[in-house]
Amino acid sequence: MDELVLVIGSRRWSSWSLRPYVAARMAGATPRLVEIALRRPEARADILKWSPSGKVPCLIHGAVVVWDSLAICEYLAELFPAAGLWPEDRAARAVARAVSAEMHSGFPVLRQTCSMELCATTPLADIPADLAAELERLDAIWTDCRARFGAGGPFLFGRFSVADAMFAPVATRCATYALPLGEGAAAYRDTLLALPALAEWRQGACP
Ligand SMILES: N[C@@H](CCC(=O)N[C@@H](CS)C(=O)NCC(=O)O)C(=O)O
Repeated sequence: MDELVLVIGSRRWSSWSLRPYVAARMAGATPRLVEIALRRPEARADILKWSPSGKVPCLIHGAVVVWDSLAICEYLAELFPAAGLWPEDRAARAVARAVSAEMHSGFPVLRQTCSMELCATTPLADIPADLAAELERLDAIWTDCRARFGAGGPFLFGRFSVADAMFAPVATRCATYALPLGEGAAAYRDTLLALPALAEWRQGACP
């Protein structure tokens, strides 16, 4: 098989890059990482050498170039079918896709107010109402998926799926900013925080 090259942004900040990395590692793949330092004037030009969108992550697999975190996760799910990166059951798979897409396109306040920062802990003194509403939605997704589909394991759909990869950086944000969660959601957050792939990712992430 051609080498998998995953072009990522600075590990401490690039939540979009973390998602396909976690998915790849959970599928048993070890992509070669090309890390591009973000928040520099040259970052965009450096990214454009790999990714036509000027954004990371971008996966290179032989002649195939896949940009966008969710598209990369879909590609990995097809490349490693035995890993079961989407739930086998059609109804569960549909919900897994829906919550992954909701994460991908939603939660704008959480993303803006609590951007991923793996190298600091800065608890939020106050939770603004718009952030509280998104946290309520997050809690509802996590609690509902765990209750309806999670019986077979510690993840949203029991065994690990792309949906968990999509929420992995959210778990780090919950920790960094000490965001309030109910008991069930907090337990799921801790499951994500304990992922070995996240520990690998953190290595060398901080200056
Ligand atoms: N929707 C895209 C978002 C990608 C994105 O916004 N990536 C950020 C880094 S996390 C980026 O490349 N920013 C360019 C820059 O900071 O120069 C995805 O899911 O991959």
